[in-house]
Amino acid sequence: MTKEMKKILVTGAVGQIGSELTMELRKRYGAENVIATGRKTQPSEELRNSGPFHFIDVNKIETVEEMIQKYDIDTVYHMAAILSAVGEKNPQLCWDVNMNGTINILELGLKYEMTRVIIPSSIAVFGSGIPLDNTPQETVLKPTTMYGVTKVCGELLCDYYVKRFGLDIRGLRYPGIISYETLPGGGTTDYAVAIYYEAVDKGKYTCFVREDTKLPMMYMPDAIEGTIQLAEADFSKLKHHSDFNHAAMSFTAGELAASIKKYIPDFEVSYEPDYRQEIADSWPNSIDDSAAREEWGWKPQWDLDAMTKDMLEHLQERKEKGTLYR
Ligand code: AKB
Repeated sequence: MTKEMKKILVTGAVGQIGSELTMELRKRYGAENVIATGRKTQPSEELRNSGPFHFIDVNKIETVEEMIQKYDIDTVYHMAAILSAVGEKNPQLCWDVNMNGTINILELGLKYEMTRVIIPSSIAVFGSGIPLDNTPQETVLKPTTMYGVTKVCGELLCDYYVKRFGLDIRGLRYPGIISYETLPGGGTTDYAVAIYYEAVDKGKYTCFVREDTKLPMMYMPDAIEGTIQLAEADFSKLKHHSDFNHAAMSFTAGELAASIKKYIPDFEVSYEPDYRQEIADSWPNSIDDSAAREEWGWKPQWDLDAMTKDMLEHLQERKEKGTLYR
């Protein structure tokens, strides 16, 4: 029987996924039961006004522990992380936040006998030597970025804590996540979000990866649904724990631009690959998520054109209100 989550702490709650995840968790579990935390970026008014918000630093274990004691936390969604592009600019920081932050959360999970800890991973765990199409759940993990290195270590560390200490930990390998609420920061897949904003704002976009670059992607509602679905799944049915491939769709940058052109025919795109091309080239074109489908019933709802329509409608509405970039 899977234990109930009552008091939830979200780290990285000001980030792209954390901010929308927090709002959804507040809807489902009650606003006062979901404690949002960030390191230094100011939260949106919606995030700050809808429930408790605090600044903490996941690298300073005492700041996290204070929150756990104050709110009697039994579940942590650990969303704080340095992503791939920033990680390549500052590998030491990436290691520090992603590894030391993670082990701090795991240690506190043990100390306070937590009901559940959710720690996401990424397609960045993959690197050289993989089949690029439909990359299997179990394959060689040889990432070529520091972000990927920390995500592989994180998965192994989580699985170790499950096996050695019986801590209930779950995690999924996110593809690039596309959303209109909060801009992503410092990832390689950020072009797939920026392209929508620039299409609405300026009608043109210079993409930092080649037109034929194909990566696994997902619309935010699917990412949030999948994350909560995994967190609520029956633990006894899970064969994997911290490393579920999590897929929805895969497309090239050119196919993404073509999808936008269906709605904005004059949209112009040029391609000027930078250092992020090499990162994108080291990742799969598409991934096989059959373990997630079999073990906890994962099924995505959004495809490329439906997502494009929804993204453009929301961003157009924001542009008209003068709050496109908020
Ligand atoms: C990134 O691009 O670094 C992230 C990811 C795929 O984990 N969006």
